[in-house]
Amino acid sequence: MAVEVCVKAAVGHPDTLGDCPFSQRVLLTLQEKKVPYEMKLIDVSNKPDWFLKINPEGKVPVFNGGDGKWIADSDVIVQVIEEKYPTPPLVTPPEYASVGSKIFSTFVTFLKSKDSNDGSEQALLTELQALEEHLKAHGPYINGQNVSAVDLSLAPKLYHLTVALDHFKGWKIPENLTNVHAYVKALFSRESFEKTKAAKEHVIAGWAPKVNA
Ligand SMILES: N[C@@H](CCC(=O)N[C@@H](CS)C(=O)NCC(=O)O)C(=O)O
Repeated sequence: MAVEVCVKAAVGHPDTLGDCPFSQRVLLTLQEKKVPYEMKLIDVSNKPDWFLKINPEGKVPVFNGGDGKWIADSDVIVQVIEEKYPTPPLVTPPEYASVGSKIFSTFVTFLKSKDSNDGSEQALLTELQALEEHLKAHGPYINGQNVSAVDLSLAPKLYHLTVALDHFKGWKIPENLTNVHAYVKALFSRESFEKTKAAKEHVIAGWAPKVNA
């Protein structure tokens, strides 16, 4: 049986790859390891019964390694993929595994913020500055010369950050964070990323209801 992965369809476009960073993380991992897979697009606003049967929690991504056993949660899924397909190894050493881990939550808080003095921009800048320092010392990727799991988790989140903050706030990552800029460029230009990214308009449509809430 084929490797299968259920991922989010674009909002309002059930036949187009959508904007879930956790889904893209799994697709990136499969692409980097050159594992062939079948992708099933899930309209999360109208989840099919067969999907809720394999994953009652109803979240994407869900992965089946070919044995018919469905596994949820991108953290668990990428570990299972690593064990089943160890080449090329994508394991991030534990001391680097949480680099950048607060970027997504601080980005979301800033994106939703309607008060420019609430410190949310500064909180994001602090996390980006920490990433800058790490990359300056250890880059170009978080674990050095080769891409690893932590980069594949962060890349889709940085994509959402750049697309959504530019669109909704006209905000860009500061120019002086040169290592972060080079990192983002390197990640976004990987073939695996090009093949698995959602279109910008779908990323924007995905965030719009949250920004305007
Ligand atoms: N911790 C989960 C998060 C997955 C998640 O939040 N997926 C969202 C889409 S990005 C989802 O399925 N939302 C639909 C819903 O909750 O009904 C993971 O890493 O896989």
